[in-house]
Amino acid sequence: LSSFQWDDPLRLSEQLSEDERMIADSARAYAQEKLQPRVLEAFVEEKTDPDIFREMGAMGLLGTTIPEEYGGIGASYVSYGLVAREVERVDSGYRSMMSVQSSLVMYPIYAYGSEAQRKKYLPKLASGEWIGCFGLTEPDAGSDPAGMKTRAEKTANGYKITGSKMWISNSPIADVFVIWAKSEEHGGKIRGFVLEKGMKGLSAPKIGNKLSLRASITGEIVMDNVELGDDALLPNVQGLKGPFGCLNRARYGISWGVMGAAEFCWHGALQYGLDRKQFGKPLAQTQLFQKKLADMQTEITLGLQASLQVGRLMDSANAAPEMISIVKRNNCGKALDIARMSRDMHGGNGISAEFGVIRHMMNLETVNTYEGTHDVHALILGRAQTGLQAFF
Ligand code: TGC
Ligand code: FAD
Repeated sequence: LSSFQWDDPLRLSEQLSEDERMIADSARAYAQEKLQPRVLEAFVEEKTDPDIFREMGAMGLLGTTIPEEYGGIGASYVSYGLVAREVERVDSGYRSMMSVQSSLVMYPIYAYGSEAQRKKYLPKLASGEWIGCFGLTEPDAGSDPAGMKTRAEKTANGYKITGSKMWISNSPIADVFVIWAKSEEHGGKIRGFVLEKGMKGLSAPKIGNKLSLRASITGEIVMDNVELGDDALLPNVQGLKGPFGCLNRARYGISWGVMGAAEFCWHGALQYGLDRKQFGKPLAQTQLFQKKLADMQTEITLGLQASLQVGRLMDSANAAPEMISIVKRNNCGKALDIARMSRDMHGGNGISAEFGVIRHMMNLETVNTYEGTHDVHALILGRAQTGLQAFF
């Protein structure tokens, strides 16, 4: 029998291609060298540094799956997941900035946009010169986006959009806004539009006082009769499957990302337990402490392996949305449990920003909620088993 590697028990790294390992290594080096040193201040001060988009762009971390001709690197979905894991090992907010840009802004422009839209937006989004945001949620339509009120009215040479979006990552600093609205011209069907900063009637006020995801700016999007040309419409999709097609990718990335945050909390708890002595011996030498470490190791190992399998199925175009619900839901829930456990294992120090675990714990509350709450994904999975709709 061969040896056991405690931090990679099922040998995930051996299941990756050379390219995937290289992308993961460079994402890890960037995240540890450039993001880790500034996260404490960013979180405590609730400050988002827009330069991070430029840095990520230069490293090829934005739109990794988008083909090279549009500024991406044409990498696999497994690579995208590995990047999310490395970035979220530092902070869920940084991963959020990256995944909104990649899956929720670049992907819809690539998949549903015209050639002119792809050429205009994708290279600048890939380099981080432009920052994007994705407006689906509204004050009265969260889990039920079909209930949105934002309307696009046809005009002589374009559209006029009115409505408001709530809880939108990146919106106060965004240059490009992918907005989902009910279009009168298309019988009230949901259509996607690309808006740009500076348009008359468009504003994006910041939502302050968040106690979670403080390194990633969040805002509203207010649209008061914003006039758009015909070329602002994403021509190649209609209905909720448009935004859901993007969410499939972002949710999948989150399933890897939260495992990175959980690994940080697990490794932190292990080190703390080895260093800290009580009752004359290291905490890590107690049975209760070791049981918690074993639970963390087990859940993270299983979660990563499951995300890898979903990624492989995405790369071979064989993934179903329900598979993504399983990994988004379970990995977020387990990561949140692990962060809470690690916080407890750090004792009083666990509440200090210096140790990072309470920051991850607070962040993961958001991640468990956005992109479909833990319970909404249960209902998606319940419907797939029973054939019965339990949403309403
Ligand atoms: P339903 O009747 O089930 O479906 C309506 C249409 O959509 C299609 N569809 C999908 N297509 C592709 N992928 C999926 N995952 C899809 N799910 C559904 C479906 O086939 C149908 O198409 P058609 O052609 O027949 O019309 O829709 P419903 O209204 O009953 O919805 C139910 C539910 C709960 C599943 C759905 O609304 C849901 O998932 N709610 C959660 C909302 C959500 O996830 N919001 C996320 C907002 S964005 C965000 O949080 C970004 S944070 C990012 C960050 O900062 O990192
Ligand atoms: P609600 O839908 O009101 O849900 C409240 C509670 O009710 C939850 O526990 C939910 O599980 C439960 N519930 C809802 N429906 C049912 C049901 N049928 N049966 C049983 N229980 C139910 N959105 C975007 O569009 N773009 C973004 O970039 C974005 N970024 C975000 C960033 C942050 C920091 C946060 C917090 C949110 C972000 N969101 C974004 C919004 C996010 O997707 C929503 O918050 C999420 O979908 C839940 O919607 P809601 O907040 O309206 O909660």
